[in-house]
Amino acid sequence: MFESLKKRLSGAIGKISDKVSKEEEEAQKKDETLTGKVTKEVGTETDFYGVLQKEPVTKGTVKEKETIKASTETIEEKTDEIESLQSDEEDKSGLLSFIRHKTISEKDVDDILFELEMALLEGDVALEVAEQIVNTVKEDLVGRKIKRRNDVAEFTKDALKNAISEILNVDSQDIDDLIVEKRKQGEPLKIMFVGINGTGKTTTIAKLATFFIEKNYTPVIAASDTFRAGAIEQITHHADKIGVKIIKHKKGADPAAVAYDAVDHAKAQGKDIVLVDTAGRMQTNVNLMDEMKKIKRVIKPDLIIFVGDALTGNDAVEQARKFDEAVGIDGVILTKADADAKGGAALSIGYVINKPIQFLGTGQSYSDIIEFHPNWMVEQVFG
Ligand SMILES: Nc1nc2c(ncn2[C@@H]2O[C@H](COP(=O)(O)OP(=O)(O)O)[C@@H](O)[C@H]2O)c(=O)[nH]1
Ligand SMILES: [Mg+2]
Repeated sequence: MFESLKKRLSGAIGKISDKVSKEEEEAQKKDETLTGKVTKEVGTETDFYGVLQKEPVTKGTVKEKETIKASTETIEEKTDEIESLQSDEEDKSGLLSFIRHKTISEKDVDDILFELEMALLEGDVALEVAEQIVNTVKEDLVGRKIKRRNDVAEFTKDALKNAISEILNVDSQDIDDLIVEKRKQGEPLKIMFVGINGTGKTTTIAKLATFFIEKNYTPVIAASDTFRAGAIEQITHHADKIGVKIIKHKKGADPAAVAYDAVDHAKAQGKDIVLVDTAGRMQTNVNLMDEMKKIKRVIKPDLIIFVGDALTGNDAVEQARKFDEAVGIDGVILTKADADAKGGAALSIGYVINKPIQFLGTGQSYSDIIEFHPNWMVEQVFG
């Protein structure tokens, strides 16, 4: 999952680190002339680093010692880390430390952040999300002081992690809490699933029914895809396999009526959750969108969940936007995450429509569904 996103981000971290560090090393090479001068002025047998050790001079007059002390102070601000760094493990491993503290400037990172933005866009991250990530990373990096070469990589990684966590953090309601709340009112939680054909709505409903059964809740399924040939048979097959009650009418029946009956059944039988399957439709199909609105009007679902195929990247984001405009969605399930290397939809969709991703579909069997948590995603990408 998300392999190429992972590669892209670690590549970007490497590039930013290399660029900023190399420029700084070059700038510091130029400064070696200055360092040489200081050592000369001190006029002792000790070298530059020796000066910085606690007792660099054992010979010479008091006056000479005072000169040395003064010179040491003048270069102190450039060298205040040297002592600790000399004993630092990193130095032994050959990583360079900077003699002075460099402050990262906008100019240092501008070009390379543009490259990061391009990399994100190529990975199907939505434009506004890529821009937001880059701006957050820039704000975080500019003005930071670097003391040693690998600071840049660490800071960049942290900045990216923070930027991505922020992007993913969309307020979300816990479904368990909702079920419990509804139970207290003697009502089932009604969830309606929308999305275009083939994204995985029906499979996801079967997976979620299994998920809820394992949590000791009792679901009922409404076969409200009365439009597509074979849809009722497909969902009946799943319901039978997992042992869940299904409410169905004939092909071509009113989907809202099917959903209504399922809610009725759940209320009468004291069931906890109604899962309403719907026919796939293009987000541009007005008639079918109207049908969605009708189901919504009739059963007043507590949650409308958009089901999108992660593999379709930006298309999934655009579909979610359209469904949100038409019926108002409360959350997202992204399917086929198991086959998704890019991670663009997973990164973008919640931010773009400001609705949380609730679950990820991770395969074709009933147990292949996981609850989505922003921290989990961050760990997948940076862990
Ligand atoms: N690899 C993988 N395939 C999935 C996943 N979810 C659904 N599918 C497959 O996607 C295809 C379409 O699923 P279906 O539930 O019929 O989509 P619907 O038209 O939206 O109801 C089926 O072949 C499913 O097995 C998933 O998370 N991972
Ligand atoms: Mg279906």
